[in-house]
Amino acid sequence: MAKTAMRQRYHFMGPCGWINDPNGLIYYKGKYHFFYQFNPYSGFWSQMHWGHAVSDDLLHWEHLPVALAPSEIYDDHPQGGCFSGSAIEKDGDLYLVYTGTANNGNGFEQTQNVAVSVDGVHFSKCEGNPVIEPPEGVPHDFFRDPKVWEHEGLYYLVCGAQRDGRAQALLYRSKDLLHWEFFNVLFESRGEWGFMWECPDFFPLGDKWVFLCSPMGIGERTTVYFVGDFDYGTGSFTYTVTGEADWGFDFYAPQTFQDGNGRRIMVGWANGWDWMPFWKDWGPTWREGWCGSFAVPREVRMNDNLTLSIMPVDEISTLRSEMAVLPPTIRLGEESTTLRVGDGVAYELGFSIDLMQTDATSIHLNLRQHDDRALVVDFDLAHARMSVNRDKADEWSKGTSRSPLSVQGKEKLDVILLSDQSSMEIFVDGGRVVHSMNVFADNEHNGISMYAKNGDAVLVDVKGYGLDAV
Ligand code: DQQ
Repeated sequence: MAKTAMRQRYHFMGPCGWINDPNGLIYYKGKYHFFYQFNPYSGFWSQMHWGHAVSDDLLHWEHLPVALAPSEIYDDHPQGGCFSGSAIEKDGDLYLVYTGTANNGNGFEQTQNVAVSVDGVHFSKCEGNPVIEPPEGVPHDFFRDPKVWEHEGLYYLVCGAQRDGRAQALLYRSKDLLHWEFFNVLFESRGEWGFMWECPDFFPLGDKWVFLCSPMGIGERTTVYFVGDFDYGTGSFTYTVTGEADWGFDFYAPQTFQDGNGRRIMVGWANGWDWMPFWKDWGPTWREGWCGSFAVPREVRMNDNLTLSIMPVDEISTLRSEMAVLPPTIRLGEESTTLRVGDGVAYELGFSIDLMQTDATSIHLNLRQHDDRALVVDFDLAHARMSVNRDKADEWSKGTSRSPLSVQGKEKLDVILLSDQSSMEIFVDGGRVVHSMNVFADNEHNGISMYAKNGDAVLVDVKGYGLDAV
């Protein structure tokens, strides 16, 4: 479609229309494949198809024909269609396992289904669909988003469900991807983790396992992870550590996969349901004929204390164009310091707060600034927390995301900002804290300024680059 005012420059987007969750992310036969929830007909959510694109580098994408479209009695709900799921390679063929939604007069009836491709482009839905129906006690409209993997010749699948009004992750296993038996409730909420887990993911990292989901019913938490142990003998998971994959408002339904280099890569939908009052307003971009993009692909690593560090993949550095002329060290006071990085819209800016030389109680950044508009980032060093406020970022977005910030015992706190036409991603403390937000601002909103309160702040290793469009 034509380049419109808000289209992203280097983030993944659909060719047109609406996109939401990443689906079926896989490194298959030497290429990255992204599938995604896609409404090709307009810029709002309806009639879910699976869009499909391939890439060599996670940045430059070739769009392929739609992989799945609503067509069968089990996936032809006029609004719903082919909901989220995952991909796996078996005997060289590419299998998609997805939730079909149907309406036989009962609303969104959800079942798990399989499609297969020998060429990785054209998919046929399998004869035996649906391959899994909701078990007794699970409402048919709370049974979705299968994530599949293989272990020692058996296939495993976890999907989101609800029982007695509380979220559950159900574990199934299969010898052939087509015939599934229920294995166990992998993990469940007792109410504290919400009433449904959308897009659950479950994967090993080092000698631990990570359960990742977008929970419904626990306020501002958009994506939560749990780190613990899994037993293939019992099919049960227990966690000891939990955290937020992203504290911003626009990171939802992420999925991970392992690529050819063994990296665990996470990709999230760079939007959130909470700011879209259903059926009324789908945000500022649907009038341009599209809505939705993916956050930059991120690499997931485990820290010694079992928390996760989530950082942009290294490939992002290949987009760097001119290096900004910046002093490597900046001393901030109450007066505003302005910086110029790229065109102030698509850029990367990195620095470390030198905590040993900083006596200010807080540092404040105004990003995508123009007149009295800006996205405002506060590092409250005195109270060990940070926030991102977008109430004045554009004419439309609202809200402040807040997170803790660990400063105790640290000499430096590193910060990386990735800005694009309609998004800002902020990675702090080696990716232990991330805030991702949409900003629907035009090219005039290109100011970057910063100041400190109640003392001086010293930023070191300051580096910035314009980022090229893909
Ligand atoms: N989006 C899909 C569902 C999933 C939700 C529908 C999460 O499968 O639960 O588009 O954003």
